[in-house]
Amino acid sequence: MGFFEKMFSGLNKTRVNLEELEELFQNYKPLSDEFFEDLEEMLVMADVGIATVDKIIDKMRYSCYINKAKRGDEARNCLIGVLQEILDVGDTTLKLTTTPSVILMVGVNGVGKTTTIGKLANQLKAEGKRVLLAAGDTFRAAAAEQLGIWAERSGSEIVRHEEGSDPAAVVFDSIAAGKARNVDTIIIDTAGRLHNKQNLMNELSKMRRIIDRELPGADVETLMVLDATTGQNGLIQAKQFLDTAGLTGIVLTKLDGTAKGGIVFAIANELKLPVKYVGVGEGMDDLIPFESKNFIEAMFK
Ligand SMILES: Nc1nc2c(ncn2[C@@H]2O[C@H](COP(=O)(O)OP(=O)(O)OP(=O)(O)O)[C@@H](O)[C@H]2O)c(=O)[nH]1
Ligand SMILES: [Mg+2]
Repeated sequence: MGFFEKMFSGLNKTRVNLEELEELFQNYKPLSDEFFEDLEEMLVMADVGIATVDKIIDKMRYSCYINKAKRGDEARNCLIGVLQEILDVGDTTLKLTTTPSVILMVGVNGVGKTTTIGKLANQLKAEGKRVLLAAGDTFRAAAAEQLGIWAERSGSEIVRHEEGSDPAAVVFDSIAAGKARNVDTIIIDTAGRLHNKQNLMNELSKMRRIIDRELPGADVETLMVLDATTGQNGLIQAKQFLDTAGLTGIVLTKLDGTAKGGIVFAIANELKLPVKYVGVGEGMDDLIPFESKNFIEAMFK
């Protein structure tokens, strides 16, 4: 499957809802309040979030007025422009130019961190890079085993310690190994943690400090993995992780299982963080680099 097919099938549920939107455009009457009320309701249903919906509606009224939109397809183009503007908050590609570079994967329990690491490792390997996975989730023995399976599948190396050991020590050792072996990218798995558990968040900032100390000047991508099905709650989590770990982007997973793809707009608007990848399934290839233009096109196709 190509990029667009993946995106389309991944967004199937979101798009079904958009059929209603299409109907709305077909009945479009220039600047009727009813049109904007209906549009507002649909965006809320798609989990765009109230604050962001308000902003979109304001911009949309203005855009339809300025562009003298008189037909549904003109109004649709206005909406596409407005959504595009909301999503443009930063570079969506990973910056991994140093050797080694680091990806630190954070997020609450079960959102898809380890799976995303496996998928990413596979993509980086396909680009010809040497990849090392760091089993920084020492909370459960099963976590390192799960990462080990992904290391094998993707042909990556792995550094792991015993269950219950200090995750910061795993980070330290994997950086040492990465330097010694000339690894291109070290991807660090972390245990899922609640954003409001302070001791766990402290542990995370310790890992972060070790990276900065051992690899000054290295490119570090700190990605927060967010489960699209959790909706607006995810935003509150992200704010905490942003403060603790200094996020550079978001990976939005499980987009295949939800009609709430609208969360992408809330993330961009409220956190000013780019979504860099979207997960659309459990398989190795079910991770798509996020591009706002393609995403919006896929939504409206
Ligand atoms: N449908 C779907 N399932 C996914 C996606 N990404 C991950 N999963 C599934 O979500 C479940 C949890 O994934 P993990 O990668 O173990 O999540 P985690 O964040 O590492 O979990 P903890 O380490 O326990 O915090 C698994 O069953 C994955 O297969 C996705 O994009 N779509
Ligand atoms: Mg995990």
